[in-house]
Amino acid sequence: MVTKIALAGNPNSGKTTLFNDLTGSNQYVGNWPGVTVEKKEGKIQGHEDTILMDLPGIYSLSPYTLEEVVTRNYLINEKPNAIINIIDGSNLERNLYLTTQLLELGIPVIVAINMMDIVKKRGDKIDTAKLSKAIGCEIVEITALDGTGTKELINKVVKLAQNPKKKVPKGIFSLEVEKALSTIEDQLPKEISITQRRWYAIKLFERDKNVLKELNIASNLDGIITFVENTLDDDSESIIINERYNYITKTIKGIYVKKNGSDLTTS
Ligand code: GDP
Ligand code: K
Ligand code: MG
Repeated sequence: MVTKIALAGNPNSGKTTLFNDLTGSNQYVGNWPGVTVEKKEGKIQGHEDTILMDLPGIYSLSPYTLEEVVTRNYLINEKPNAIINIIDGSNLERNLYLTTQLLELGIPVIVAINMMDIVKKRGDKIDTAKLSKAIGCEIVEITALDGTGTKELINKVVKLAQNPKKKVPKGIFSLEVEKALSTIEDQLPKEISITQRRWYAIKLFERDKNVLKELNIASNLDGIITFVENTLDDDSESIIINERYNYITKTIKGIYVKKNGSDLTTS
C-alpha cells in the first residue's frame, strides 16, 4: 500500500528545498485541477512506496485564497497518512499559527523546525522538547539547505504514518468556545468521521463559507454562535483568531532562548 505524506507550511519556510532533498529527481510537477496552482509530488528516496506532496505555501486554513482552499481540500478529502509541517525556526511564533490549525484536522502531524543553521548562527536555542510536549506532537530540528536532520525526520514520519497517533491540542480555546464547539460537533452529520469532527465544528463556528455550503446545516447553529459572540463581544472568526494567537504567545514563552538569555516574547 502507498503511504501519502503531505508537506505543509508557510511560504518560504523551505518546503521546496526539503521536498527536493527528500525526493531527488523523482518528481512529478503539474497543476491542481482547475487552478493554476502548482502541484508537486514525488517518491521519497529510500522509501519507494511513500509519496510526498508539496502543498502550496499558506499562513492559515481559511477559505480566502486559492492556495488555502487547495491545501485544505487536499488534507480533508485525500486524507494523507501524515503531515510534515515545516516551520521557519527563526520565525517560530508566526509559523505556529498554521501549526495549531493543522493539528485539528485529525491527521498525524510531525513538525520540522527548519533554518536551524540560522538559529544556531545567532547563538539561539529552541527548547523543542518543551514545545513538543505543549503542542502534543513530535518535533525534529532540520536544516533543509544541507540535509541536516532530514533522514531522522523521514524515518519518524514514516513510522508515524504506519502507526498513527492523533492528539487534539488542548487549551487553545476558551471554555465558552469549547462548549459551543462540542454542541456543534454533536449536530454534525453522522457521515463525518470522528477524527474530522473537530475541524468541521471549528469551521462552522467561524461561519466558513465553503464548509457552510458543503454541509448546509447553518440555521440550527446560529443561536449557539451568536450567544458566544455576544458573551465575548466579537465576531466568531475573530474570536478563534485571537484565542489562537494568545495560546501561541503563552505557549512559546521560554521556548525560543536567545543567546543573551532573554526569550523571544520578552525582548
Ligand atoms: P518554500 O517557499 O517553502 O518552498 O521555500 P523554499 O524551499 O523555496 O526556500 C525559501 C528560501 O529559504 C530559499 O532561498 C532557500 O534556499 C532558503 N532555505 C530553505 N531551507 C533553508 C535552511 O535550512 N537554511 C537556510 N539558511 N536557508 C534555507
Ligand atoms: K518560494
Ligand atoms: Mg515552494
